[in-house]
Amino acid sequence: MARRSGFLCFALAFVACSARAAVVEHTFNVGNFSVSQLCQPATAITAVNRRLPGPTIHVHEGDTVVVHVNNNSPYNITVHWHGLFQRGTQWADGPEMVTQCPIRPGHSYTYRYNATGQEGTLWWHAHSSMLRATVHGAIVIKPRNGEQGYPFPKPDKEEIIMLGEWWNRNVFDLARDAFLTGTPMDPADAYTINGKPGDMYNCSGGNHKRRTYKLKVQSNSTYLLRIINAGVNTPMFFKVAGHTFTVVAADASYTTPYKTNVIVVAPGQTVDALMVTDATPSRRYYMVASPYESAVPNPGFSRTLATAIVEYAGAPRTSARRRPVMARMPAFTDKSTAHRFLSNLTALVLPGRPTVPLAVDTSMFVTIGLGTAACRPEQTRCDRNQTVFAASMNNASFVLPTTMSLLEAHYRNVSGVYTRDFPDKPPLAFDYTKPPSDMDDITTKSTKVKTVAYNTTVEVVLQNTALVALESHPMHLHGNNFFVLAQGFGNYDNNTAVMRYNLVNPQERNTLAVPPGGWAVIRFVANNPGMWIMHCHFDAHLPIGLAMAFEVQNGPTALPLPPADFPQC
Ligand SMILES: [Cu+2]
Repeated sequence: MARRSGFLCFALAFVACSARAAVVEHTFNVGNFSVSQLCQPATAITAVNRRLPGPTIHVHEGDTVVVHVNNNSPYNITVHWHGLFQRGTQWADGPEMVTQCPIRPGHSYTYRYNATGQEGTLWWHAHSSMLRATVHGAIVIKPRNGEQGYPFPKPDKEEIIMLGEWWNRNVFDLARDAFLTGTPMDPADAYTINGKPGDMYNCSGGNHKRRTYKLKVQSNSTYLLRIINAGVNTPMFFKVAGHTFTVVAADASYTTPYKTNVIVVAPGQTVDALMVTDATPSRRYYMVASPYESAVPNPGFSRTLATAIVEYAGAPRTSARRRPVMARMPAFTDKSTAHRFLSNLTALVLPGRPTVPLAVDTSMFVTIGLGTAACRPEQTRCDRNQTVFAASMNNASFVLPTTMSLLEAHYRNVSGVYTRDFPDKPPLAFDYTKPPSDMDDITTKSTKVKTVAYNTTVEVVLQNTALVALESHPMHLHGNNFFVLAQGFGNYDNNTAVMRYNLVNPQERNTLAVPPGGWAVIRFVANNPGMWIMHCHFDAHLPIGLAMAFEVQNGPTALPLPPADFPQC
């Protein structure tokens, strides 16, 4: 990693402008190598610089990030910088065929963007096929003036905790097979903490150190845990036995300090939590990640736990022979614990930071969920007359373009790549919590976007439907954060919901786990010109259509020219 000092210093009200912005430069060599986990035969995985998780990008607010991606893997790939706004660097956002054509095997692309106006924990991941299962890493954005700029007591130490999912099979093959046959994706074989499954998995021949992550701590110290769910299809509960947390941020947005002994983090989300090491130092403690499965009926998932070990410095040797203290985890289906955590967070309102817009220009009511549709020609391994899984938003099941990215078509004003008719409401109103009988025929495969003028304040009610299953879909918006005004179960009712809107300190996020069989209301100001996909952050649902995109027109700022090395289809 290279770090060069520059002389740029944008004045931001919420940070002291005491340090110079720097350029942080990385080279990501994406390639395949063989890994064996769970005592299974080695499988080929794709990863950056042969590391799982991949390298962490450490920056300060206001820095410029330059990442040279060399694709030495056999697959098409792109990298997305999850949660980074990409203001003025729209060509660097990364989702395949939304922003850019993929980087072909043997080719390179340099992503350049700024970490301006954002602080906290974000992450990067592949946005092609299901490769993000192993192509991912953390992004840590510290305040411009360093740790003294935190709006909470400075921790003694910081630790990145990346939760993940592991398949014994090659994930590219797995995703391709699910798509071609139109069947649900196989559940993961294990969950992981910093790439390792931990001791709860049967693995008689395994090397303990290689499969269990260990966090060595000092007694009576404060640790800032930067927890990222890099899992592909599974929200997680997270606990450390004998310890409690104070949540101070989520999705790189500061929160009112929130005390809890369990953290809930859906794929795409991050949580920053302070943990004081005040437990008996002679014992060791399990850090545990367990699946939160909200789907009813449930398609099946791995009922297992990922564990790591928290060990105190100076603990007697005998403690290593005792089994670590286990955390009591919520039931896998405990939606009330999940909802309590996810709906109780509020923003820490700081001077100079954006606040929730009170007036709305465009209101949308968007149903999200699974459904069925006829097998498509490109799904070559299902019967043409067969009904397969499809997911949709307002019954539009999103299909990525194949010839040109949405952003490029928008920029070059090319027609035929997408249409501007994404509906503001579903074609049929019904009791969304129950499966209707005649829904199949009105779900269409299409590439519809919602076009909004620069600076439009958009409100979206996201309503989960029960067509195949009630399920909490983690909805992620690119290019913007949104405020979460309210969440609830059942059908959204404007009359009662409006009274519950938090217009004082609503949490700000880039990914929201919409309550299963419920709804959520989000608001954002579309002041970032470009093409921004909003989609379910389960890789089981994105390729089958749980997505749409916002086309934000130019305003005082406009899209820049694409970079010279921009990948071509
Ligand atoms: Cu989903």
